[in-house]
Order: sequence, then C-alpha cells, then structure tokens
Amino acid sequence: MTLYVIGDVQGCADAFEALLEKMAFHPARDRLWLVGDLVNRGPASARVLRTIIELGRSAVCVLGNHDLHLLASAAGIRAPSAQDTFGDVLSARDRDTLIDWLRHRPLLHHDPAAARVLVHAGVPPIWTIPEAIVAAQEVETVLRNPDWQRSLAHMYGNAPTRWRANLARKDRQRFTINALTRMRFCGNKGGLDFDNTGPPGTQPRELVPWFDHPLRQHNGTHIVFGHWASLGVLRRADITACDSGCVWGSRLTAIPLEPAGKPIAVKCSGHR
Ligand SMILES: [Mn+2]
Repeated sequence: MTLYVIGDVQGCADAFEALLEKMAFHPARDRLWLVGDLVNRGPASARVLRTIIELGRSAVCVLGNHDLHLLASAAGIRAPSAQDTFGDVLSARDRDTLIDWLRHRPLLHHDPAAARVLVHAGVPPIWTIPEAIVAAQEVETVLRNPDWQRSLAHMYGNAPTRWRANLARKDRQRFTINALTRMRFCGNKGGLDFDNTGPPGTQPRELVPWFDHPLRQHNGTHIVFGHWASLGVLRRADITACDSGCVWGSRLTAIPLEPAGKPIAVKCSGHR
C-alpha cells in the first residue's frame, strides 16, 4: 500500500489520467489524497470528477475554492464568469450525481493515527487541529443539508479576516471557507491576507506564510495542502505542499506520503 497525494488537478483530465497510469495506482492496494480544486480553468472538469468517483473509497478528497465556486454556480448563487470552464459539469447528464458527490466532500480530513491533515489551502496558525475540525464540520454539515443551495449565498467576500470565537454564524462560516481554501499569507496577529499570491519572499514584510507563523498552534501535525502554485512542491517534516501548477502549463505531481518516496510527475500542456 502506498498513500499518495496529488495536487490541484483543475479539470486537466488528460494529465490526471496519465499520472494515475504512471503511478500504476491500484485502488484495491493504494490510497490517494487529493487536495481539491478538482475542477475549473482546465478543459475537462466532469471527466476528472467521474474518474475520482470511480476510485471509490481508495480516494479522499477535500474541497478547494474552485470546487466551492462550482457548487455556488450549480446552486444559482453566482453565475459562472468568462474564465470558468466547468460548464461541462453543469450541463452533464449526470450533473446531479457529480454535484451531490462534490458537496459531500469534507473541507478537512484528519488522520489522527498518522497525525496528518489534508486541506486545500492550510490551517490558520491560530487554530488548534480540534478547533479546525469543528469549524470545518460546521460548513460540511451545511453543504450536506437538503437546502444547501441557500447556505452558499453568504460564501463570497474576504471579511472577516480575523478569527473571533464569537463571530456571527455566517461570518464564522465565511472565515472558515476562506481560511481552509484560500489562505496563503497571514498578518502578525494571524489575520488572513488575500492580496498576495507569489512565493514566500515576495510578500510585504508584515506577512508570513501561514505554516511559518510564530503563533502556529498545530506544530505536531503534518499538514498536506495545495492551492499555492507559486510555492510549488515543498516537503518538510511539518508540511507537504503539492500544487505544481498543472493548469498553468507546468506539471501535475503525485507525492508518496507513506512510505515516503520520490515524486512522480507528468507534464501538462496548460489551459490558462
Ligand atoms: Mn485553490
């Protein structure tokens, strides 16, 4: 058994299928973690979703910001923009199957035995892992409700950037979604920044990558994430970053987490 993680696929079905083949991934034997952003920007979002659904219980996938944007579009909350390429999902014959599967994915997956967490963007430094799990579960419960469409109406917006335990429900859920699916840098008190998308070193002095923040409360847990294409693949004792910029014309990468091994990558022609 090998546990792999694959970075942001973003509708690049050709690269995804080529990578699974190159890995010789076998669902009866191996396990796969996917960091989310399965859809959008690339040409074949529906095909990516169907391939993952076929992997069944061998694959664990968390939601990314593009996946949530697709759900909001399917819910009629927000019209797709000119850049969005998930129309193949919205017009698919199996649309309801794909959307229902997607909205039942978690925002955060925790393997306590391995002290390992899978999340799209990261865990805010000021949260402990139990706090992050409670916050994620609140949003997951809402997404799984029969009236899930209405609840996504409050998803968009950057505020509040600072966490407080007494935030109102909608603000609390928006903070959770933004932190777990959009965060890269944080301010010195742990507030979220949404303006800087470059690699560490390009940010204003008052900002720190969330995983290097001095207030970080979850140092004992290994956090596996994607979302940050300009950070690329980064493997440390405490984190694995794995968005190698597939949709930008770079590579799609699978990293063996257990047993740890050499990354396996395929070239992607890029679609942006
Ligand atoms: Mn993302």
